[in-house]
Amino acid sequence: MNQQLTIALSKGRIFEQSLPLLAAAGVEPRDDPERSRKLILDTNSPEVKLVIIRASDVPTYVQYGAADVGIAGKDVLLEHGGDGLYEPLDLRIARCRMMVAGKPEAVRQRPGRLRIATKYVRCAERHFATQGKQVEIIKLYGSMELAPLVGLSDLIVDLVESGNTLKANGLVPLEHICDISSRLIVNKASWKMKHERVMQLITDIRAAVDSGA
Ligand code: PRT
Ligand code: MG
Repeated sequence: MNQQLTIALSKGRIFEQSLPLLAAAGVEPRDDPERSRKLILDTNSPEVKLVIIRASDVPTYVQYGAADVGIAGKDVLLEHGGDGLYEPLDLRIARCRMMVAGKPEAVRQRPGRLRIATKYVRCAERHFATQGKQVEIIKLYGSMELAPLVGLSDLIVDLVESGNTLKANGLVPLEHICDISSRLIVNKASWKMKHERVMQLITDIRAAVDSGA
């Protein structure tokens, strides 16, 4: 079996926490993306390459088959929508919660349409629609915590891990939307055409996840 396999993932926490799982599947990168400027990393296996991209671009690369497999946060997958992908495995890494947060006084919400600043437009729309609340969503690309402080929005929808970022900005968590972890995703054509290789990768990684590696 000699099938090329391209795996897409982002640098930072996902790369770091994926390393032991990939190692369990016999995949060890030759470079450190924090130090190298290379976007395609060779591994110890000549058939396996890693592509290092923005976290939010990972599902797109996998959807179009530019990568066979990817590792992406559930937050990113919910926003992407999941077209062209299978999501066979919860890797239980990069865990956090998606939450509604705001100033403590935002608990007593003023009447009228609330403004919500977020990078997670789809998740926020769905969450408030389920509650039957009419809201105005303001799309941001980062530093959501700033928005309520400068009057851009009443609330934010963001990821919370330790809660320190909220606290440092005088914000409090208000509603839990969902738990987030990173998932292994697979291009639908690769799933068929490279089935044996992909299954081997999944089996090895699943064993490492289950053993708490
Ligand atoms: O940075 P870039 O715009 O390229 O993309 P990104 O921010 O999505 O990438 P990265 O590497 O920061 O995050 C990748 C994935 O990690 C996310 O898609 C999540 O699935 C997951 N993850 C886990 C988190 C966090 N924990 C997290 N705490 N992503 C972001 N945060 C941020 C959060 O947005 C907030 O600003 O950390 C801050 C809160 O942390 P605490 O500990 O202060 O609560
Ligand atoms: Mg980031």
